[in-house]
Amino acid sequence: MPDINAASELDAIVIGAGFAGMYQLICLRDRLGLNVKVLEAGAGVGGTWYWNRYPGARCDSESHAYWYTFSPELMKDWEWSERYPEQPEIMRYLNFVADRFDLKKDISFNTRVASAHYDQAANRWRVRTENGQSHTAKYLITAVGCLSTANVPKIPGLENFAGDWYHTGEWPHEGVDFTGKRVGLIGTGSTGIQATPVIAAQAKHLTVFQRTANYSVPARNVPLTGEFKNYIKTHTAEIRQATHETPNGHTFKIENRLAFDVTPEERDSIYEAAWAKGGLQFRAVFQDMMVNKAANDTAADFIKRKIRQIVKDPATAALLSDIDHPYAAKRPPIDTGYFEAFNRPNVSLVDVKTNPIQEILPGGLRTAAASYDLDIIVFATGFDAMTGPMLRMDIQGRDGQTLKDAWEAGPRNYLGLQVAGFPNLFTITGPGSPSVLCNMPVAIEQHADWISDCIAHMRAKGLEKIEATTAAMDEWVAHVNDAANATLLPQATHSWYLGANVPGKPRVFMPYAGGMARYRDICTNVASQGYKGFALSP
Ligand code: NA7
Repeated sequence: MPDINAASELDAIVIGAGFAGMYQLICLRDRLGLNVKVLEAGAGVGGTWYWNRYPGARCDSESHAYWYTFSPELMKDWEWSERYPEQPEIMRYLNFVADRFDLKKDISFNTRVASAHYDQAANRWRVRTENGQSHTAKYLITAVGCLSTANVPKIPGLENFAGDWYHTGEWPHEGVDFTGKRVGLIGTGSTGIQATPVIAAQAKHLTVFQRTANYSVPARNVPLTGEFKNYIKTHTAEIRQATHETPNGHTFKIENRLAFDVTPEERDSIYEAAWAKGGLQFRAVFQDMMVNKAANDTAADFIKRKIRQIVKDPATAALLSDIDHPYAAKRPPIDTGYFEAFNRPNVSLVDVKTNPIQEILPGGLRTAAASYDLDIIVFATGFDAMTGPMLRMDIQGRDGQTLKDAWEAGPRNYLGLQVAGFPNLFTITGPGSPSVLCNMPVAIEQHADWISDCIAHMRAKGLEKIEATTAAMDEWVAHVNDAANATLLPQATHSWYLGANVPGKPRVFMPYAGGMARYRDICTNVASQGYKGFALSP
């Protein structure tokens, strides 16, 4: 048997075996013929979907857009069952892909990367893992996901809690039985909103602790009809094309009209129709919704009105609809019976904005105003998004510079793909790229393709090293800021897009808000101009 601890010399190391790492492996190994290893912390493929097994975990992108589109045959051979795929179905899909392309033999599972240091003299990345492996490669590609570092708030007393507690992003594989339990759920982002109705249906009592009230639009999940499944199989090219042309990588188009082009009555019936249809396309009914506050207010007011209609108890309805940011300025959730869940006798809502959680007690928790008896606490408190998964590894570039230092005041890079001072390191869907503002598989395929084309170009020209220039990086960071500031997105001052959910994290708007289609053009142009903004050397 080969010694797994022996240092291996590779062409490329990919960190992470989710959507991104799997496709990057296909590109580099099967198309370019490189010797590649993928290092994955989990025991299986899946990335985000491997860890996020909480009750109700489901994708907010529609299934026919949430998959790989590089292979029409693959699209024809897989069949989704529902409008939005549930976590187990996504896992089945990713395992199907991994098996079909024989990926698992090149993935080292249960292997978390501890450090990656650039050896300047050798022009190689030296990677060490927590389980003692060392590998060396010319190219290092991070495919670590944007939402993979769980954010468990530091609330005093958690260590004394006598019941069980879980973070939704690190959910036990065997599941959690809520039967007969008094459950406390902290957090009302997309995750808390998905989990609430499912936990409520099982628990004796569910208390939802809400800090920031949130919008949500019905998902209207349904099984896919035979007709729609057939449409998908016969329109694979059109589906791929559509996801490449929209600013957010979904198949739905953003309407050309402005919110005030229509009368208030027409606007209302447009929102009613979008509410009835459900899904993320609610935000696409007016072109100016994310750039004009007054336009956004019309959507916000409509949703707040809906919340007050659905939720019977006026005090609970008031708390749920007391939303302080523009619609979709934080990641907009979609739900299946979230607001309706508060009409159940076994569900209550607690405002922890006015009265923050002060302490976890052995038998529950205490806010400034009251104590709550709990058997289980569920932290749906989100992630140290985008930079967290990168910075928890010890990454050192040229001259021993650490990524932590380089990003001390917030992430800086060029095109979201490379950081000056870190040659031959590529970051898939990192900050500075559309990533979380786009349907993820679309953003991932574009990045992995671009990186692969870049490496192919270097090989063809006998080039050994590529590094973003500081000037190009500075210019890109300014552009990323301008793109965000042209929208209402930064107005949600507590969003994880800004890093505001993690105490002490620099407040920088991280994803690129200029739109996926525009970003794709920028990246293509950079490549066609001989990788403008990058220094390439033999
Ligand atoms: P999010 O969207 O970051 O939501 C986390 C929620 O947890 C949010 O409501 C937070 O309130 C709340 N939170 C965080 N810390 C605390 C403390 N200390 N006390 C009370 N409440 C707290 O994470 P999700 O997992 O829901 O979603 C992440 C992404 O996954 C989502 O956007 C999709 O892209 C998929 P806050 O708003 O910070 O006041």
